[in-house]
Amino acid sequence: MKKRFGERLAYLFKSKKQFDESFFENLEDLLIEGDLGAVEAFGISEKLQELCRKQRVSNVEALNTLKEELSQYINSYLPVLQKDKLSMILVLGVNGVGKTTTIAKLANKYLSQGYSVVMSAADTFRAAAADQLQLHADRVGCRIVRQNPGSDPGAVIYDTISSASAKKDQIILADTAGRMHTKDNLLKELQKIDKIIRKRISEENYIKILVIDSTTGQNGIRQAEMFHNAIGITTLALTKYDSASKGGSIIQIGKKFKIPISFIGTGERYNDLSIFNKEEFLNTLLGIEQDA
Ligand SMILES: Nc1nc2c(ncn2[C@@H]2O[C@H](COP(=O)(O)OP(=O)(O)O)[C@@H](O)[C@H]2O)c(=O)[nH]1
Ligand SMILES: [Mg+2]
Repeated sequence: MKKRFGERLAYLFKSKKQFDESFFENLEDLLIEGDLGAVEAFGISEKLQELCRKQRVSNVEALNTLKEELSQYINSYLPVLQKDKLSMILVLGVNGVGKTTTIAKLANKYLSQGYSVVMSAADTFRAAAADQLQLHADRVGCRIVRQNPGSDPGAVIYDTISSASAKKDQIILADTAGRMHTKDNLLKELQKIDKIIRKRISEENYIKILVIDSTTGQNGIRQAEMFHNAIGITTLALTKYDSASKGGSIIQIGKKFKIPISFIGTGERYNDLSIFNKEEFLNTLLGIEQDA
């Protein structure tokens, strides 16, 4: 199996003889491979070189410098959900990133915390999407509002808000389509949905989660730009961290768009969702050993 990014980075630091040119070249290559982007990779390498010119630097110090450098770009975010108000969690992202799975995980989490939750099947573009969400809803024991495939996603959202208000639910978890006929269609559709929600749910109870697949690398940055420009993203969820554990893309997204991170998906089971912990994330990313 290919070594994880963090392990390889840690190995680069451990196995180096000195902080020479070839070390920094390898570091830059590795950082780019870890989806940090060329500009960021060179910038970080530069900083470290400067430090090494000024003083004797140990591996630990070098890694910590790297960590501090990355740390300033990422922030964590935990949705605050009021028990006495209806919250809308709109889950966005391109096809296959893990939106529907993340909704099921979040439903499972919030149900276990005693919230009254309803799912909204607003991915009406793919015929099977509502059925897939329904399957998860049945498994975790969650109510779901759906309509026929091809119906207007805005109408599904509208219906869900009415239904949730009538039933005094606390959280709506809304699924959305990842692909329309064209990108413009998708973004227009999302803007329409966003408008419908903003009319009915106050800003502090409306959370827009963009799901980013940690295995897709640079594409994640373009996705964030596209969705963020269209409707403004509250927070990111990083999925499939079990298969990639690179996730450098969220550092770039954090730097460019200042979007904080809330959740990390680490597998396909309902329990495989962690609250984002910046310290832990950076230690894993950089292969820094953590206290047991
Ligand atoms: N290994 C792993 N697989 C995931 C994770 N999240 C989602 N998946 C898988 O990714 C695939 C696409 O997920 P889905 O929720 O249907 O994506 P959507 O198209 O965005 O709704 C499915 O096979 C999921 O089981 C994760 O955190 N880890
Ligand atoms: Mg889906």
